[in-house]
Amino acid sequence: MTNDLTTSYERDGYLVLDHALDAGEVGELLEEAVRICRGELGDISGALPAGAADTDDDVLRRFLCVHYPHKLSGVMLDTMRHPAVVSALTTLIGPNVKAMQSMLFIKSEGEPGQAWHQDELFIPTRDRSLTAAWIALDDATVDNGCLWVLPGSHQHGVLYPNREHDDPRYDCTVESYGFPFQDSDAVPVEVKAGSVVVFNGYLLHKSLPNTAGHGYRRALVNHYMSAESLLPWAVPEQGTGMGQADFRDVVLVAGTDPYAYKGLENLRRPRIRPNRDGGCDR
Ligand SMILES: O=C(O)CCC(=O)C(=O)O
Repeated sequence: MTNDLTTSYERDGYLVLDHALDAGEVGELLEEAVRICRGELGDISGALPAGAADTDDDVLRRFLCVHYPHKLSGVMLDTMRHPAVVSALTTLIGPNVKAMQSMLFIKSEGEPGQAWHQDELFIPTRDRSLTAAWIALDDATVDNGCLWVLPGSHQHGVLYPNREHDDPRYDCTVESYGFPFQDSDAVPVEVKAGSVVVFNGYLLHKSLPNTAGHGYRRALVNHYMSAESLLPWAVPEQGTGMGQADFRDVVLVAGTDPYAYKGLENLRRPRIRPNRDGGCDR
């Protein structure tokens, strides 16, 4: 990664790795997405089973987003460790990097986007190192619901307040509000399939619905942080009502893990994200 990219990342809170994945890699991920959505690679909590007569399009259109696809698919897991992405991450974060989340967005025409938010609200690192790699699996455009960002909104490390909303353009995830930026400051990040948008966990970002006439806006999003930081991420599935001191359902993608002595856990299971109704805990 060039010094120019590092400088622009520090200033803007995001950068684009153009064509980091080649057409073959993207094609393989798209085929894997169909297998995942058909349920061929394992259960997805909240998903209806696909019928034998369902076409791939029938099946894909039922999904807005599948959380934790790397737990179902070796292809998705390998992509978490993609050399072009990991090289950027070690430059931006440091030599020791772990991943804790993946999300496979399908977002066919008519499906909603996600309101303004900061990823660190959902995945709280202790050292503010949370970083996303948003991998476009289709050309992402304003029409089909690309990412929008508020450049520089990460800079002060402020987490803005959040609230429920009933804006039909967005899924049921809470929205950030009360921040000192206007919608007119927002920049669409249109990228070609295979390109990766890398962005800071404090960057305010959103996406709009897919209003293109026909087709998908698929993206694979992986989240990373410094392996040197604890990850006090709540694990409500355990039913304790308390967050964990250190979430250990992680994948080391570079360097060494100073907390390896604790071992790893399997805490999260693949699940769908509801598009409007129902809980939406990220
Ligand atoms: O791709 C989208 O529509 C939203 C993605 C997003 O906001 C995120 O990954 O945090």
